[in-house]
Amino acid sequence: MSELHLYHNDMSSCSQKVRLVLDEKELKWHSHHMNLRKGETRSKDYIANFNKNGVVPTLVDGKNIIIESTIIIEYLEDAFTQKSLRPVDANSIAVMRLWNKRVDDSLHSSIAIISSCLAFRFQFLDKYTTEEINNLIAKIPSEKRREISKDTIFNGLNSKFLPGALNEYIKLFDDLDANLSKNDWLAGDNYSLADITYTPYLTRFEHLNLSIFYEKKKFLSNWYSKIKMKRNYTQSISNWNNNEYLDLMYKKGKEALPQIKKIVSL
Ligand SMILES: N[C@@H](CCC(=O)N[C@@H](CS)C(=O)NCC(=O)O)C(=O)O
Repeated sequence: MSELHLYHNDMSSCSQKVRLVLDEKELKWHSHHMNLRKGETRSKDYIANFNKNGVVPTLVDGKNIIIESTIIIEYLEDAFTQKSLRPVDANSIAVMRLWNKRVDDSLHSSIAIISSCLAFRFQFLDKYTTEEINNLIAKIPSEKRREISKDTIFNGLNSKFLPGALNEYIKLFDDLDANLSKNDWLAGDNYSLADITYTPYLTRFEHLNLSIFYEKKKFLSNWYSKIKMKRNYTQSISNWNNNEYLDLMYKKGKEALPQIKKIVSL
């Protein structure tokens, strides 16, 4: 059997998602940690040989190079059948995939917007000159991501992208709560790739001191408590937490909260 190598980042939500699956399946893997603030995923070599989008995660399994976290977790599910994380009936599989598609369609982009506007922008503004930041942004392969990155870093809470992103999460938390009032887990009776996919997003809201968005939603809060008690949460998220990020997110999230409440009328 070939060895698994994961190119990832400690605090990246898509990386957390893949690590949760690796741990749940008790797979051994080699870590290649990438520093996102130094633009390590935007190097010519990484883009040409590992991930054309210039992002983490990338999974290398022998000669197979797999990108896109949703595809990676499905790949792991197909390649390593122990402790299945996919429901068995066709309808529940469709439900699981629909939840995961929503993340890929826009929720992931929205969390990047929220995180950058509130906190991550300071990791650039405090360390680099405007010219250095623009040079880093210029290396992003996608034009849309370059536009979002520029606007969120330089405009922060006034970014034109922020209200839409926050409102999307308000709607999401309503939908998750309604779903979890009927089922123990997102795709039915069993913990699946859908529960794993959403775990990092709840975690990011918590880290940004924005738990006010979901904590009064009884079913969603119970689900998140259950999720956090699992071994894979400790192994794949808590044990990788970076205190520098946590401190910044908590502090900046707290400072931003009054304006966030105004933006979304919370
Ligand atoms: N759709 C991709 C999104 C990957 C992504 O956005 N990764 C972020 C971290 S969560 C990243 O590597 N950002 C680094 C950068 O933009 O330089 C996936 O699911 O794998």
